[in-house]
Amino acid sequence: YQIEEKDGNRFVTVSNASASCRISLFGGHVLSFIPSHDNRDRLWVSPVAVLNGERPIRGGIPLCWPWFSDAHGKAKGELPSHGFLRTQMWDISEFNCDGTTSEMVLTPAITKGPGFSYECAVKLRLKIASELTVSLETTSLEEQQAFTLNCALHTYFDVNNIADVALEGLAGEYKDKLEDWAVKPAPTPYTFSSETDRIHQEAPKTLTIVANQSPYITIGSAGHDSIVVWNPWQSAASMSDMDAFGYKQMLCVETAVTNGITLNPGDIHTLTQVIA
Ligand code: TA6
Repeated sequence: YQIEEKDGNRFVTVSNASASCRISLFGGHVLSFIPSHDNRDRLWVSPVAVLNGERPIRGGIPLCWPWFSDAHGKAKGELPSHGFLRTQMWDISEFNCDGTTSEMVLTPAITKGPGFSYECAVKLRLKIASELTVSLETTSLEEQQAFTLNCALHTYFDVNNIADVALEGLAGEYKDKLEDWAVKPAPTPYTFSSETDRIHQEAPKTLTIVANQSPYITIGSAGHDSIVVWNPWQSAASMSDMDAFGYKQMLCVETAVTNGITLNPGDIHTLTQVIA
């Protein structure tokens, strides 16, 4: 792999015969995944994203941990949205490549912060091959007490044109953040024409982003209890790190734990997303 230093951040590029992948060490944050067979980036990063570590990166795969959105019971803004892993520097602790598959393990500088003070170890495991496997692994190092956390792989997919897209694989109900968490049935077909911010309380193993009736991106998930679907639509105009048109090209489909997973001493939880 290669490392490039820029604006106080470090960027890692991993290339092998199957794919290439770019990672920001600020956030332990995957920025792009390009399989060689079609040379198409599966991930979207805002053209006006801030990459110098001043704020979370808009795009790619933000890591939400140890809470999703605002921490339970806390007022908005009291603790950082989506936790504190996505705003700290990570290190590369392991790397292996056999020419077609690269495996990298990243570790965050700290795993404790305001709102979370349990002893634990966190690793981000990346397997870069013709598909990208991203696993966020939490190990409890507590000796006596259990603790509960939420987490998400908040992936921004590059869908090229949201008007052409349907999401396949979600069939149950969702909670609508835009309507005070009203519970509604998943639309069929699942297409997009306005702001969308939903937590689906189901854990399908496979989802497909279909574009113009053809499979465009497949998303495998494990270790989750929910799927979050988000597109800010025109409200993105008020976000300093999105331009007026970015919403047309992206769709967040997030593999998430939003109902809390409890880790007893020694337990390991792994949240995985597989992108192809
Ligand atoms: O995953 C959906 C969501 O929680 C939305 O409610 C929206 O705020 C989005 O994430 C982005 O959050 P961020 O803190 O990255 O601006």
